[in-house]
Amino acid sequence: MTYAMPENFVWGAATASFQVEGGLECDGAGESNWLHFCRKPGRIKRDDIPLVGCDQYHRYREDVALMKRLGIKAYRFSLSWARIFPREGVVNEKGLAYYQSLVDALLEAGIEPYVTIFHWDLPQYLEEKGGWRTKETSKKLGDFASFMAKAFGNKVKHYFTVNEITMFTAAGHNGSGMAPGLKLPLQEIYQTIHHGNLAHGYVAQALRGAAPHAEIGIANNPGITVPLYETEENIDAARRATRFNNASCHTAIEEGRYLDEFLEKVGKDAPHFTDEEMKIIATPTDFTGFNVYTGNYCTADPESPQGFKMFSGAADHPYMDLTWLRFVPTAIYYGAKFIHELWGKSTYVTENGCSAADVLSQTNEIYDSGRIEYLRNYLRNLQRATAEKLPVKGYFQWSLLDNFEWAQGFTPRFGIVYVNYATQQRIPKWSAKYYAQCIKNNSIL
Ligand code: GBH
Repeated sequence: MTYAMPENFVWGAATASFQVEGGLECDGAGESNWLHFCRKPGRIKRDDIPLVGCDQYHRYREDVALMKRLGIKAYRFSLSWARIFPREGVVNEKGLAYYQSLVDALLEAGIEPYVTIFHWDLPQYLEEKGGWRTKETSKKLGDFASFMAKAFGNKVKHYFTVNEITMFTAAGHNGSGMAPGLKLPLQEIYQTIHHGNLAHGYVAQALRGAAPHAEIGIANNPGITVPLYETEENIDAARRATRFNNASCHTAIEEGRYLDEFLEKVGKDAPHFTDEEMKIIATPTDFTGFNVYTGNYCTADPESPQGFKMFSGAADHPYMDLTWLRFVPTAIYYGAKFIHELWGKSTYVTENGCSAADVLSQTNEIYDSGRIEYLRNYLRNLQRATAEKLPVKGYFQWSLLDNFEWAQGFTPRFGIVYVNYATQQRIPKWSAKYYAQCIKNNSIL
């Protein structure tokens, strides 16, 4: 079949605890730094607050059944640390039981659970003790991962350590509007990224110890640079740009060191670190998960010191429904290619998708042709990677449901399934039908 995918390709869908669960004040859940942040007026668009959200906390059975109907083979979800440990060192049995029931429901439906240990929602009591400004938090996340892996036992065979390090570190501390909403000097910002890198390492070590049967890897968002057009020189430049531009985070995790060029460039603002910490950061993992929504372009430029010239995109470049969602479908192919070529890793696409200005038709349908075109183009580029025998293990659509899009609140709709927040009704969009058909055919339609 044209655009066929490999046998046993993992077709998944992804969400995150804070974005879909709701039930944030139920059954003894503790407060997270994100909930604390949402309670401050003016931080979130329209002051939206996901106390109920998609209410997956109460409706997970329905959502699992929905995934089953769509033919989805794997569900990536994350853990609310504050739900499980509402106070430091105190387990909330009901919170823990929720995740165990979710895992059981998935397994019963023949859907493989892929657990993200940390997707941004930090217990507020840890935020108050310094959050990502201290490496104590990194170590504590490792302990939490170990506790959870033991609780899940053999039922969970796939773990993602942390999601998008620079988003809960830099973007929460440089005035970009993510929790905790601080604006710190540059050195301290790099230091939070270092602590995020270290958290990944501690979690990887903990999972190795507590779940030796499981495969593990990060779900990060390395910025992918693609060649503006494919010549050997431009491809080579894009590979080097991808390595260099991620030097503070992703490259450091893969290589166990901060590149000299990076340390020189940032000078006195560089993170403080020890050799021992760099070893922990580089704990070997089984794969690299990357979230990919967009990309940057480059061309080779022998005149410039780095040998390449970057462009983000022209003013009239096609965008999806958010200002940063530039349509760059080759980024998924080059992500899989460069991660493999630079660091020898197999990959999962841990997130890909787009928001759209979805409207319900008179017949209660959502003809999201823009999202279908977006997915088709990215997926065909992913198929190109697998056809070239790049080791791509799976793909997680972001997102199963419309959900709470962080500082943008409920306004952007990223789901392939529409959520009516007033009634909690779920309506699969046409993109869900498209995705289900791709899964069924194991090829990109
Ligand atoms: C991922 O983050 C997250 O993992 C997921 O939770 C989220 O819902 C999903 O993607 C969709 O956004 O406005 O130009 O200053 C993506 C991280 C953070 C990338 C905000 C774009 C905006 C940059 N995004 N960022 S800009």
